[in-house]
Amino acid sequence: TKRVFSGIQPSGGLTLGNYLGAVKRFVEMQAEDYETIYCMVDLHAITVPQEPKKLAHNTRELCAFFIASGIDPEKSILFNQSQVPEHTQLGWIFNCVARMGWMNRMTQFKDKAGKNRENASVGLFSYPALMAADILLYHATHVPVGDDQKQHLELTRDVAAKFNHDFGVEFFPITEPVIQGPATRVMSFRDGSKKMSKSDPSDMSRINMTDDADMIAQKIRKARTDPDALPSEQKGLEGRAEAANLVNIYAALSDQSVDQVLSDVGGKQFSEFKPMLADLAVEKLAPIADEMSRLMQDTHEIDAILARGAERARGVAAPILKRTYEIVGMVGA
Ligand code: AQP
Repeated sequence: TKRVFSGIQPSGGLTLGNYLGAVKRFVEMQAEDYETIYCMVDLHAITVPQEPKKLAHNTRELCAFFIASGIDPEKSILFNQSQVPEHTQLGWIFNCVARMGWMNRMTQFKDKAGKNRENASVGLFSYPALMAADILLYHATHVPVGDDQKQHLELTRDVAAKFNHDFGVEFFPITEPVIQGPATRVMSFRDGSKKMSKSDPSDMSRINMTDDADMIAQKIRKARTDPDALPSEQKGLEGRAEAANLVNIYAALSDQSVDQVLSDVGGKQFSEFKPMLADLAVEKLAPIADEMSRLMQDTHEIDAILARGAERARGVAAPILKRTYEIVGMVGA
């Protein structure tokens, strides 16, 4: 079987980057020939401080986002990481497989720890070992993610290969990253060299999945661009990061290739293109925001979906963890 696993942190403030780089792809893969497993990775979120009430709210809101975007909790397994303790258990084994040197090379740790590395949590440092566990606990073969997760997925492959080699088994699969489509790296509206991110201090730098139609339109209208008209071919976007970003977003939202979009809009000024993009973004995103807020009115239903998802996830995970323990030599496994 081809099995997909991916996760998103319930760390608050879901962005258009999370939608186009991740969840939209999750929905597409759910419709294809895959078994799909999607997770709210709350154990990852607490590698940086989280306010407990907000963490709980953000976890439910993330679940609502998945469902509002088109994840069907009957078709896909949709669950919260901490409700499946096997993640932590396999995560520990992988802490003992992964090497300090591998972790030291992770650019996300360097970015998130910042200058004061001594003060970062140990969990933030060993994050990629837990992420490897999330994926390999299900023997997932494909992992759809945004471009920023590439390095962590390489580490997941290294963990699988080292475990298999050290214990002389062919147990964990070597996972394929799925980084596809025109929006694998959605950039900030204020600075085309920076990833669109929830932690950017400027709210104008991003579209939040909870923004209303006016806010979406305003942010697109004010997005930074250059003064030139749009080119009619992709190579005309070289060196024009902000322009490329808006075209990529248009392509992703309209399910077209960048070439298709440019053949329509080439020659237009941004004054004409931005309102087109704003209309499209509102048309695609506003229904998701509406459905999210509707779902959030009944958190019991969300909690029931998560409980059921966790049960199904454990059904897959428990035998794989048990076999891992046996391979490692743990008595009573
Ligand atoms: N800008 C982006 N473009 C494309 N994909 C993106 N993803 C995130 N931002 C973009 C993808 O979303 C998935 C979930 O990511 P995460 O839960 O690890 O957290 P995050 O959303 O990546 O965190 P942010 O927004 O970047 O916040 P901070 O500022 O805390 O770092 C992943 O598949 C990711 O690739």
